[in-house]
Amino acid sequence: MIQAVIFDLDGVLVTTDDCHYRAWKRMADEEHIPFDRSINERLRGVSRMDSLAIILEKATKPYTEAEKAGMAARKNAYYVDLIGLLTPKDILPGAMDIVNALKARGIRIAIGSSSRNTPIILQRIGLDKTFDAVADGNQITHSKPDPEVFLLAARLLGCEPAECLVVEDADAGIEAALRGGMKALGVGSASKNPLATYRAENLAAANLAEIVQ
Ligand code: B16
Ligand code: MG
Repeated sequence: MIQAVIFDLDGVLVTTDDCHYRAWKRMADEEHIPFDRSINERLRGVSRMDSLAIILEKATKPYTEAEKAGMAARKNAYYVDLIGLLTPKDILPGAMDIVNALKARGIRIAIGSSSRNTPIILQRIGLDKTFDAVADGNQITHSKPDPEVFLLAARLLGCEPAECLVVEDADAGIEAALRGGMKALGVGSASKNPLATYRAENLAAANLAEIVQ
């Protein structure tokens, strides 16, 4: 019986996945490192430094740890500029209907995001007081596909993993949910993931209220 729903943030509740792409693309172009949307798909749900490691697979020269830290910081500065423009209009279709339906049924809701920018994003889109718990990249040491962020969210909610459903757009996030002993609904880029317990094109098409019945 599902007692709690843990939402991924980027690509599930808000359109920030494109902001990540544009910020990484700007940094990669400056460094003359090939980077496109297909490589970007591998970065979904993956931490900032792990994302950089994937991008650097295409680099033609080695970078020192200090240079890597500088590149990640530069990308984050570009990203923070972009998310500074977010408004509640950037909440993805169907998200608020589902959040409100779950709350009306007494289902606990949480955020489980790899992003260290989670607090600022939630504030920009007006959802900083909406969730019963927020677990994000600032509180964990292992990012998805490790289940740490979702297990933390469940603990903060006071729920057992088996009582939780995770909503994810990343294959790494589906794997993390299942490894944590939770059910997973794949949407967006994870909507075809055969491992997901449930699949839907997006939140507007998902009958989450039925899934948690
Ligand atoms: P930041 P999610 C993830 O958020 C993104 O999908 C991923 O692309 C990003 O690298 C990661 O957050 C870290 O983000 O650089 O802001 O700390 O999908 O888990 O909500
Ligand atoms: Mg995501």
